[in-house]
Amino acid sequence: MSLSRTLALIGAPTDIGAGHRGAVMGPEALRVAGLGEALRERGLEVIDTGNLSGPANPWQPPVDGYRHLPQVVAWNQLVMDAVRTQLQAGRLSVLMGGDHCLGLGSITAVARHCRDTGRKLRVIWLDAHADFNTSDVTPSGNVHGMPVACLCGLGPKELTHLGGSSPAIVPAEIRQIGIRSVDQGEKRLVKEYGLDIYDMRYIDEIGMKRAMEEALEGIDADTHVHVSFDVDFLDPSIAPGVGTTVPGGPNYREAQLVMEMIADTGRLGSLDIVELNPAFDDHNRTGKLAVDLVESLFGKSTLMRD
Ligand code: HAR
Ligand code: MN
Ligand code: MN
Ligand code: MN
Repeated sequence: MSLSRTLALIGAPTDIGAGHRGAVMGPEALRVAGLGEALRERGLEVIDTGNLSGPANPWQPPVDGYRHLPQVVAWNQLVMDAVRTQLQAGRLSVLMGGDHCLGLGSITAVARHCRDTGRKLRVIWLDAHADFNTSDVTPSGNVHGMPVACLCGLGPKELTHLGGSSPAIVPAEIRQIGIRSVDQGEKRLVKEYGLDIYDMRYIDEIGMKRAMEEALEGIDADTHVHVSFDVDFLDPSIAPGVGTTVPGGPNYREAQLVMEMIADTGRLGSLDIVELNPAFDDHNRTGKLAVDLVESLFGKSTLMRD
């Protein structure tokens, strides 16, 4: 399998799963920051499929532990179908969120594609948060704190069975990098499910290079790598444009190294760029940084190796 050189951008303008409004503007901010042009400069063919159109955000309190569950389901169905269509056409899908609840639809489609094509899946989840809450333990009811749990079969049936069967993925298929905010009940769950988490403490102690070597271990020619890039992964000093900043994240060089090491695998098959919130940003600085890092994810090395 050779890496697809054709890329499809899919806009999903919604903040339906978030605790702050504004991620709805994420896709446009990425376009304005030049995402498409930057990738074309990498020699890739880029097709911008435009924006999906889903339900508006009613901005209501949680019902039975979830905020906006019907709308979250609708958006994730749209995303799942759009990602699936692009993967089936042989394109590398780039989901422009939108908040991170959409990782559920995107990865459900990717997991199905891997099953259909007999490929192994490795999800690299870049985030400050583990996103492994359930309705019982969530402090907020915001579904962007729950997609990994739903993917692993834990959550409401409408979300766990989005792609038909459940679970969409097993914990052994995912590695989480940069984690530094996990809620009390969520901690218990990630331990119980055995999630492979490279948290900031671990990265401080062994360094980003070794952490990434471990996270990427076992990826081979038959592996589809999916990157779910929650922009709040980055330290807020360089990336203020997110709704839920958590101090103590990767700095610029550490983040670049993460992207470069993933690029070196040559196995990137799909990507989410989520949680970019222009309402919190400074002149689209975080949007531009996200584009810069995504360029590295597609092989733009700062050492000019190519
Ligand atoms: N853990 C908190 C909650 O569940 C905050 C989750 C914030 N999530 C994101 N995506 N921004 O990672 O409410
Ligand atoms: Mn494919
Ligand atoms: Mn997240
Ligand atoms: Mn996050």
